[in-house]
Amino acid sequence: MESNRRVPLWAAALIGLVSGAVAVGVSLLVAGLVKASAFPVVAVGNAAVDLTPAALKDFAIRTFGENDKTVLLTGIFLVLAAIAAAVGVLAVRDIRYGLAGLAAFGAVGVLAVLTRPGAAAVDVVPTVVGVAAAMFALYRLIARALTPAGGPQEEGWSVGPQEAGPLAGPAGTGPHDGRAAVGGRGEERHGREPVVGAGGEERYGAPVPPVMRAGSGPYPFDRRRLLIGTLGGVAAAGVAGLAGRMLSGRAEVAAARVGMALPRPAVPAAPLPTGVDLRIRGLSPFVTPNHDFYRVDTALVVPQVDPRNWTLRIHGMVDRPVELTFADLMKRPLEEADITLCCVSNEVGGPYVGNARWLGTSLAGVLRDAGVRKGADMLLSTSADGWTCGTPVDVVLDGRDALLAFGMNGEALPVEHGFPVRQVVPGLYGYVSATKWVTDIKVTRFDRDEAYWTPKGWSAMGPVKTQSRIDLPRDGARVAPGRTVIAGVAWAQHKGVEAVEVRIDRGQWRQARLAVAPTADTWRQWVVDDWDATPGSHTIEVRATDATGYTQTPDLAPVAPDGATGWHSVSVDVA
Ligand SMILES: Nc1nc2c(c(=O)[nH]1)N[C@H]1C(S)=C(S)[C@@H](COP(=O)(O)O)O[C@H]1N2
Ligand SMILES: [Mo]
Repeated sequence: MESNRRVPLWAAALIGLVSGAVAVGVSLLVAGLVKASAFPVVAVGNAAVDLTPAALKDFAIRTFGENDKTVLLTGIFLVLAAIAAAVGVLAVRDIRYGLAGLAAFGAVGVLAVLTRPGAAAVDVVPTVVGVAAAMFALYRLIARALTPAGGPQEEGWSVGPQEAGPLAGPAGTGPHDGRAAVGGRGEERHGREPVVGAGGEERYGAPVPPVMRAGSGPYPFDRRRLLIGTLGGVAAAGVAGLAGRMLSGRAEVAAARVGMALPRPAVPAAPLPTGVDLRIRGLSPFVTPNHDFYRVDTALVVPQVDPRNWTLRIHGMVDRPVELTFADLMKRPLEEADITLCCVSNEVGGPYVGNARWLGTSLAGVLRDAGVRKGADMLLSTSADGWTCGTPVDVVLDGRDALLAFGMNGEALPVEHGFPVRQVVPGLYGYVSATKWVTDIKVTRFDRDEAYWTPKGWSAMGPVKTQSRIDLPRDGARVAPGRTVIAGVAWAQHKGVEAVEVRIDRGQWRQARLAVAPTADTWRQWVVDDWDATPGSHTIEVRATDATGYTQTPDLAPVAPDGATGWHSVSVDVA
């Protein structure tokens, strides 16, 4: 076990890290080449996301917000790096331990890949080839670190047990006595030892008379050769990774999206009435720009779906199963609708809500063409990356603007918002309605099928709860005394916001002035502009009443299982 203890720890860890990088780069390249959908790091990450207990996931969303994916990916890479470094350390002791470590790691990767929804056998190829490449890199780097160049073993490189001598450590030599194993063949290796020149420089070359380095054993650590090998490994990993990314379809999909001309809808939404936007600085604009629109999904990397290959299958409890292409979808009657989308994970006062003008075709229309059978009460929609969503059939068929949307605020859907096609259903939280990258809709029953979030403790039904939020002043703000604008947004999709009230320091409720709302499906801006702020600290609370007459309850409920309740409040210091 002490065969190669002359390799310092940092070098061993470096060897492992570079081998890991080679695994990642090569598997990215292979994933691009064979068009496999599953890149192991992401598959492991996605599996981790799916296996994460709901409570931890809520914590992550709460703590890291929309950065939760970055945090998770960073975490995964740190763990991977630690494992890779450990593999290097093991490998330096005995190459077989290192190879076994990589193999175990590959097995976990293969398992993660295969358990992804819709995984195919081809999806394991990137992992297997990546791990094989890492094994080769590990072997090569240790060889470089320990074996001088120019020797015959350089030319006829092979990983057979003979050449593996120092790497294999005790290979075939009995007990784990590395020294004995190495020593057994030490004599014949002396001729290939590095030559120490006058300036301490190492020179290589077979014809130079062998000079033993004082105090060194038969396989001294060769830092320079290791570092050169390291650079080679990193370069190879980088080139492979970049090539893989180019092959991943990202560029094609981006080009298809940019080149997409949005047709004119047969039913265009009326131009926004004047007065929908109070144009107050710091207040959420009525239309949320696409780049500011919140993003919530379980996809660690955004699915790249080329509209030319996209199809939507509608099947299950229908009379006529159909499969639509993107061209089929565009030929259908198109409509536009302003709809506010919000997330069940939005805390009271939280940011996961946005309003956009969506362009698409009626989901109900598509379902009617397929002929929904009696008894069906759920649409189980699936995204290109295997996420599932259960939507009540009656809600989709009740005449509201439930859409298969491909346009958002005048452009093709941004890729992270579901390009080429997503669902949007006013009045339902996103997790039960807003499937992005949708490719499959099974007409079924709630008592037969379950969507992604349901077994994780979220309600199968997700009607949006009436909510209001104070955007101005910000919580914790310092405000000058005198006239101060209080403003925000309120939403009760498909019911409509009827009134918003504000109170200061638990005093009398005052009616806020409401901006115009084009339909009941959007949020509504509101403002109180006659508050005379007096010095001191003050608490501002808001509550909305929807068109059914329901006023938001002050009772606090957490986001799980079906959406938070309570009044949003902010505290300000007036001075
Ligand atoms: N494919 C897919 N679609 C999805 C999700 C997802 O995880 N995967 N999340 C849903 C949730 S919980 C919400 S709130 C909305 C958010 O849509 P946005 O990211 O475009 O704002 O997408 C929904 N559609
Ligand atoms: Mo959500």
